[in-house]
Amino acid sequence: MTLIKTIPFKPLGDERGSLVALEGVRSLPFDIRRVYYIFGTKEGVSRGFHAHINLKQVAVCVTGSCRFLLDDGFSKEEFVLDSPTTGLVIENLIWREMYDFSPDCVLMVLADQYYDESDYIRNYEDFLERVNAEN
Ligand code: T46
Repeated sequence: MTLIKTIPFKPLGDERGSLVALEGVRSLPFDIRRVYYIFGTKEGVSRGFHAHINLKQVAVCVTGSCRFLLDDGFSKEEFVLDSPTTGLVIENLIWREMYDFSPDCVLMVLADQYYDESDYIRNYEDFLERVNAEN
């Protein structure tokens, strides 16, 4: 089973260029409670290094590219996000790391929950313990 689940976003294009519209439940597998975006990431920087207890997200590089590592505690997979028409689904209890940000990368993330620091598992050993407890 692959950890990489993507959603194609239909570009609504005409002679002026392109537009993508994202609607909770209709184009994403959840209602959107929060949107954040990461930009201006310095060269060589990696981010993430955590999992969430109860959070579903879809990540899309609206400009530029970055690389994701997803890890469910059993296997790891990499994915390059480099298109404004591809969303990467990140479920709960998935360890994520992001790196190789292009200088122009704008990584937008749509989330089904409000920000809650207590939902983060920031220690990899704690993450593995949690995964094992749930399997
Ligand atoms: C994730 C990956 C893909 C807030 O105050 N509100 C927010 O909604 C978010 C996302 C962050 N913050 C604060 C918390 C930290 O002080 O912004 C700061 C940077 O957050 P963090 O170090 O968690 O950023 P990343 O890039 O490591 O992780 C983020 C998300 O936090 C995380 O949920 O899945 O992007």
